[in-house]
Amino acid sequence: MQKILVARPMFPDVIERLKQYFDVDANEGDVLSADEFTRRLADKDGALTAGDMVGAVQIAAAPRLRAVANMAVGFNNFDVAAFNAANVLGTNTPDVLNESTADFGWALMMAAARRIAESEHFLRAGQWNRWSYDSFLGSDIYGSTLGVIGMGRIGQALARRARGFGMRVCYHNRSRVAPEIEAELNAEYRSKEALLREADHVVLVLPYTKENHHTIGAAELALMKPTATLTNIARGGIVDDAALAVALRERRIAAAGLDVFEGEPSVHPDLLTVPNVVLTPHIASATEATRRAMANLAADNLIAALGVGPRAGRPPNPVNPDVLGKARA
Ligand code: 8YV
Repeated sequence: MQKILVARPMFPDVIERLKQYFDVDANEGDVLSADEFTRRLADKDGALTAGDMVGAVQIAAAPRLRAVANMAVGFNNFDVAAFNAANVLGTNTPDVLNESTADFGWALMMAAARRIAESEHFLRAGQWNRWSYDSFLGSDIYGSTLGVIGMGRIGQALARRARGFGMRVCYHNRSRVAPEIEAELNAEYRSKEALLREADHVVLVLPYTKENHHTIGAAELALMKPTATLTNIARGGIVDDAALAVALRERRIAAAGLDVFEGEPSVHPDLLTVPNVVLTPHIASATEATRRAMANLAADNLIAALGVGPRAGRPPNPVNPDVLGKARA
């Protein structure tokens, strides 16, 4: 039987599914350190990861490794060049999380704009003793302009929801989306700078790459309206968190909603002390149904990538399909 590592605690029924095909080493404890992860991977044919870094070092230490299935749509934790060099297949879990993640983007954006978290803390702290005309004044959503940076599947799901809120939609993306999608979403393409100047609510939904490290830094924040909000449901590192904390503290933008952070699970200490930011622990895809769908899709990918099960050799979501069918190098 082939051996696999399941790097993070996982739904027990998904582990049971995997056990039908593999000898499973399931980590049921804390996140493995890089060294421990490398050590546990060393005798495995495959792995199911969720954000764990897999690069040349891990692959070189695991000579039998042929497939790594990430339980995430983003796979910036994979060094794809190292995967290709060794003919190791990587897979991800796109689509099944689009709607839940788009819902959560809206929840964070609205919480930031309408100061939900900040006002709740005030109430819980027993500070609410009168109604006042100027308590927790926020920024309107209805009738405002949504700016989506990253118009992939999740960005489109997010933009589609704007219609019910009577919003204008502008977007920025590496390349323009097809005209019929622009028409369906009523979305207009803008340069990043034009979008930042124009949008009332900016939402980041782009994949993390070296090129878009700190896509939003001090210079970009300075372009935004003082009444605008910024929501990041993409990846830590896309925003310069230190610069954002300064912009929030100095009220150069109104508020932010962040689900992802540079160096998470650590959070920049300045973000923890500014009031006008809503902070959540990377849960945009976290509904019971969606996380189950992601886990099962990751398992489907791993089973198929390792040449067993009903789709043997045809995993649904390869990220580097050119290596399919090639012997491990
Ligand atoms: C994952 C995510 O749960 O899919 C993604 O890219 O950010 C989340 O849905 C998280 O990355 C853990 O792998």
